[in-house]
Formats: sequence, C-alpha cells, structure tokens
Amino acid sequence: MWSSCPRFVAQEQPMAATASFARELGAAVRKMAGNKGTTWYTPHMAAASRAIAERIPLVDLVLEVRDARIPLSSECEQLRNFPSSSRRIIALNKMDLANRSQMKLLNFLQARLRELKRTDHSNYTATIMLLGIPNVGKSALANSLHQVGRISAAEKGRLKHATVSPQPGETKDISSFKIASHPNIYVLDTPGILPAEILDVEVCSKLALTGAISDCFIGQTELARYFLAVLNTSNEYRKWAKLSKTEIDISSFDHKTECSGSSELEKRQKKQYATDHTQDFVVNEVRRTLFEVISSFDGNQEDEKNSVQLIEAQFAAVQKAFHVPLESVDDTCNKVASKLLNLYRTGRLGHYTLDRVLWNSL
Ligand SMILES: Nc1nc2c(ncn2[C@@H]2O[C@H](COP(=O)(O)OP(=O)(O)O)[C@@H](O)[C@H]2O)c(=O)[nH]1
Ligand SMILES: [Mg+2]
Repeated sequence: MWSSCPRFVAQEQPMAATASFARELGAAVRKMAGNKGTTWYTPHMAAASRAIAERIPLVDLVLEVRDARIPLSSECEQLRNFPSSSRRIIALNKMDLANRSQMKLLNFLQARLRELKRTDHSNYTATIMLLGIPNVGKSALANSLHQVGRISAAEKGRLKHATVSPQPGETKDISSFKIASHPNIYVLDTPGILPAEILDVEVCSKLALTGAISDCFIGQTELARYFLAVLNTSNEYRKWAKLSKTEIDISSFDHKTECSGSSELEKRQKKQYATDHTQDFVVNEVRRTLFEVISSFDGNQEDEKNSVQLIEAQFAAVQKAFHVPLESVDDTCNKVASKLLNLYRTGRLGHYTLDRVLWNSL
C-alpha cells in the first residue's frame, strides 16, 4: 500500500496488561541502549544518516518504507520535518498478508515522476530514494523493483542484488538500482536509520519486536513474552480452533501409535524434521497448543499477574510442541523464544498490527 499523503489515525488503546508489558520492555531497551557501547545509533548509522540527508535534496522522489505492522512507530524521524510535498511517498511493506504487486508500485512511481517532470518524457533520469528504519524491507523492495523493472534485456542480464537479511543493519552503503528505461529511473537503497534516542518506550518495544532494533538489546525471551501478550489479546488464535478438533498430534510419531491418514513418507518426514520449527506440522502443533492453553485459561487477562501466568504456561507448552529438550532453564527458554519469534516474524503465527490505526483512514 502506498500513498503520497497518508493519514493514520490512532485507534483504541491495547489491553492494560499488554501495554504494561510493552512499556516495561521498551524501558529495558532504552536503558540498554543508554549504556555506553550498546547503542543502536552506531557511528555507521550516524554517517549513513548524514549521507542520506545530503542526498535528499538531489533526488526526485523519496519513498519512505514503513512496516505495515507499525505504520506509526516505523515513521522515519529524519523525514518528520520533510515538507509533505508531492516528492514524498510512503509505502507500507510487509503486507504479505495483503501481498500487493510491486508492478503496481512501479506504475505508481512512474506516474508520480511524470507529474513532477512534465517536460520531455523520454530523456530524463530520475532517482527515487528508499528510506526507512532498519529491517522494513527496503533492500527487498529495491530488488523486486529492479527485477520487475522495465529495463532492456541486456541490462536484465546484469541484475544486481541488494543484500536482504532478517538482521537489522545489513545494508551498509547507499547503492543504486535501475528500475526503468525511457525515462531512466533509479532507486537508491539506503542503510536503515533510527534516531539516536527514542523517547516513547512503547515505540521502542514495537521496534524491538518487529526486528528494527537488534534482539541483543533486550533478549529474545523477553521479546517472545511480549509477542505472546499481543497474541493473547488478539483474535488471531481463535482461527486455530479447528486444529484443536483435528488430530495432528506430533507426539504420536515418537511412539507406536500412528496418525490415521498419514502416509509412510509423511511419517518419516515428521520423524526426521521433528525439531525443525518451520515444518507445517510443527507450526500447526504450536498453533494448536497456544490455542488450547489460552482457551483453558480461566484467569483475567486484564490482570497483569494472570497475564504473566498464562504466558509462562504457554512457554512450557510450546517447548514440547517444538521438541526443545529440557536443558538449563535459560537455554530452553532461549531456544523456544527464538523459534516463536521466527514464526511470528515470518507471519506464521498470525498477522498483527501493533500500532492502533484505522486503515480506512488512508
Ligand atoms: N514477510 C515479509 N518479509 C519481508 C518483506 N520484505 C522484506 N522482508 C524480510 O524482512 C527482512 C528485512 O528485509 P531487508 O530488505 O533486508 O530490510 P532493510 O533493512 O529495510 O533493507 C528480510 O528477512 C526480508 O526477507 C515483506 O514484504 N514481507
Ligand atoms: Mg537493506
């Protein structure tokens, strides 16, 4: 989804217990980042931020990429004072969930450039700078625009690739990718930037959960707990009710009992990949486990203590679903947390918009 003048409107508040989780986590992230030597605002990010500021006046369009899960919290602060002119476009990425075509975005960008450069259509060269906080998918977007781009066959043969990575901070320099000929249009992929200090602790926690801030600032266990707090107060888990009714018990393939209807091949695969959390049968078992623990919980989720108890019960239950062996408490928790976060961040545990926004306000 993209827009040149978006209007995001904040919606109702999240449940008290989830908000309190978010605040605690965010405060811990801020505290960590305040410690000498552990800030996300590295000298490299500061240098990238200056280089981007110098380039902004020279480009034709600025395409601010935001994370659709946090369309407000992923605003790029550097652009806050940028005049909301026809030169700024905001694109919401990670809507796979809504899986928009990049071709449509390319057409949209070309139309905007044509409006800006009303003169000779065939002879100009235009540049579009992709800008945004780390890990929103700028490089992935640069690659897909480059791939779908209307460029000559010879140029297609020399397609470049921007490095795409689940870790923030992977893009180190500004690089350019051709996305159209006649007129020539280039996109500039840039390193993600964050402000040196983020005052709003809830924003800190959302940036940490979505992966814009490195997990090392708070640890994956705390992040996974925050995710579970979000999950428990959402409606996503209700979609997994049907899993509870069907028998997909993966514990059965360790024993003689066999799942009815499973082929020999499936059974062998299940045995072989029992600890691979990305396998569908493991994901379904995790979903079912989470659903069943929430459904059988009779505490009050508004109550912080109850909410924490539920999360601890879920951690213990999914440890079995993931087939994580019981080692030291910390090791086990870290492994479970890492798998849970990975499934959340790849959209396999539902779709969540952490900022409260009214989409039809766009
Ligand atoms: N689910 C999903 N993941 C995406 C999307 N775009 C990028 N990613 C993933 O997000 C992570 C960060 O992407 P990257 O392009 O390196 O982000 P950048 O730091 O903004 O350049 C990578 O693991 C990508 O595979 C998307 O539209 N949907
Ligand atoms: Mg990048």
